Amino acid sequence: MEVSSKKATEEELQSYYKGLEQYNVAPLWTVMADIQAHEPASKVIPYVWPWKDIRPQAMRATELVGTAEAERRVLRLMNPGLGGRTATTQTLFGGIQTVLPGEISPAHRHTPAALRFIIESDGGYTAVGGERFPMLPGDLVLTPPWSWHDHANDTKNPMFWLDGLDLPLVNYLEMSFHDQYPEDTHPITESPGSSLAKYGSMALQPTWIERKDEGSSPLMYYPWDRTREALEKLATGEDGSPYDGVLMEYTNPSTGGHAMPTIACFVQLLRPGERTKAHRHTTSSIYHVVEGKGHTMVGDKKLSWEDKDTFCIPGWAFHEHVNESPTEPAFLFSYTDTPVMKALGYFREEPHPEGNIPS
Ligand code: 1HN
Repeated sequence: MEVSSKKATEEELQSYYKGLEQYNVAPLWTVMADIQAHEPASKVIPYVWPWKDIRPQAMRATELVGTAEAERRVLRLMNPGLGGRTATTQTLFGGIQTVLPGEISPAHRHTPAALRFIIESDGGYTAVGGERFPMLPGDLVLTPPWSWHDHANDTKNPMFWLDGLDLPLVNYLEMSFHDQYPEDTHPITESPGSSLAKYGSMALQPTWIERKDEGSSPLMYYPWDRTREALEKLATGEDGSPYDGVLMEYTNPSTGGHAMPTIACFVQLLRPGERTKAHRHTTSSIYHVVEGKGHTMVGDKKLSWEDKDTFCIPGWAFHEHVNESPTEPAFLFSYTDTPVMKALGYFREEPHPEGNIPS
């Protein structure tokens, strides 16, 4: 037996393909190269949204649109490679939400998992699942799928934060459910600091609450002061990862696993002058610069960043980070689709063969 060969003319082929259309079938062999790529070649373009450009636009939105009309006054970070889809990477969404003094973003719940990483704020809060979480710069608040949540600004200054959601994935799966709560705010049932006291006290865990071995983290609030302290302490004694410096994951304290079923959250410290080695992985990421000045090479594209900028890295693209400051550390928050890729068996990672991306 052997592979067969036929000598149809181009005309015969085209006429055959045309005739197939009425049956809603089409040949596989004409598109084989596109649908069966040798390796992922993401349409996602590595891109930076500079805070100096985005902040004024977010403020302008507050003059034009209220939280009643908008439900969420969010500027979507649109990846220029994704043709107008509501997507920052293939699977992840990033947006900048602005809440003015006295405003409420009304209570709702939805199947997409969400996180808030606070950019500018003097306080205010997000209520999730009956507990109010403070929102101070650098704080991370989780909104696990299907939890009621509303946001409010009881301060004198505007609040800005980065919304991270798995929205492109959820919509691809046609899995969006959404409920509006009949009141603006959902009732508060937990005392302030409850989640942090129960689940964020070293590795101490309450004995009377059953530990779940799956789902989202019961700890929903990771305050910046503790996060920063952990990074700074580790940075004095540890080299960290060659690819990411002192990179820590915000874990689910019940399982040690990822924060939410579809989104993993990370924070890293790059020491003054640090240049990491280059690697790539199948997961895509959205980064937010808490503090610092530097750049990230993604293939041959240089993404220069500074305080409060947001940028994205496609899956399977080689990248390395550089802290350009000779004296100050840089702090980067990031979130990725790692739990999805790992659960499906699609996680792969490899170092750059030359160590760094050749310049
Ligand atoms: C959403 O519900 C929030 O709850 C923020 O604050 C951003 C982006 C798309 C869809 C839903 C929020 C969102 C969102």
